[in-house]
Amino acid sequence: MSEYIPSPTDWVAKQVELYESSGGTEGLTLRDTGLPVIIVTNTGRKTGAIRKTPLMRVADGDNYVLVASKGGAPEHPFWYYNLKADPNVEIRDKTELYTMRVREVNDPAERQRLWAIAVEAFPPYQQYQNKTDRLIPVFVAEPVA
Ligand code: F42
Repeated sequence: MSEYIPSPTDWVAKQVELYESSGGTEGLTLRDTGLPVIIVTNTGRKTGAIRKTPLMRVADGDNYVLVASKGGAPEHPFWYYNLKADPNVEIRDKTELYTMRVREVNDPAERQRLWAIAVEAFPPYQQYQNKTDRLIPVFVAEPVA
């Protein structure tokens, strides 16, 4: 069993702690936006440690869309590289836990469709894309049968 290393970003670590310790009944939204968040448990590609990353909840049927926006920062978040190295994740959506596998969406038509869904769920993603030179990566998480 790997060690869990909380995010070094205090407000993120606190959100994960509240979300998980309440069994998915508290800490469910991003700050004061009222918009829902999921927790993506991933594996640190160097440490092998358990990492828990809150992301906006963007649903496409039974799948989730994961947007590596990092607030429009110039670089990808670390979790992007973790998911590329090991696509097996667990996703908590409120009280539900799902075993899922992710893939980066590279097909332009598929990406465009999923990006539109993401921006509808969380409009600031478009501002984040406008302020950075990188193309913000999009993953789709699919249930493991
Ligand atoms: N971030 C997004 O990108 N998209 C979202 O939709 C989003 C929503 C959201 C909602 C609520 C909330 O609380 C946070 C939200 N965030 C969102 C922020 C998100 O949770 C991450 O904090 C953010 O994307 C930055 O991700 P990060 O993986 O770069 O995290 C940093 C702060 C971090 O944890 N860094 C660690 C550190 O020690 O500096 C390293 C973590 C790590 O994975 N290390 C790897 C390892 O092996 O363990 C090695 C990494 C490497 O390649 O060197």
